[in-house]
Amino acid sequence: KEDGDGHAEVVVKTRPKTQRPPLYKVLMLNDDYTPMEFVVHVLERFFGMNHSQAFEIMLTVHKKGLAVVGVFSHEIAETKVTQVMDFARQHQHPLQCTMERE
Ligand code: NFA
Repeated sequence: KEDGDGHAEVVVKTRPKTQRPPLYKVLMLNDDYTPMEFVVHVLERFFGMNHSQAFEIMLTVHKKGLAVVGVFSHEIAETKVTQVMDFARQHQHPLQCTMERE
């Protein structure tokens, strides 16, 4: 590039840093007492999974001890955790759900 009287120009491209909000994984933990069907129901009801997805994730939690059941903004993740914990308590199941920054 040249600026009209023979001087060279250097064109510098700037890449504006787009700020993205942090994301949070919602984790479900295995236990020995919560019925499998209850966990499947929770995953359908609060995480919008179909029955076969929900069953698959439930089995992963059962076999591996925990699984990520969704990734959300901080506020949505907190809401999901509260909904699951309240629902489990109402049904007197020890099911545990937590969140963790990605
Ligand atoms: N481990 C539980 C059972 O055998 C099922 C379960 C799965 C519990 C996933 C919690 C989470 N009844």
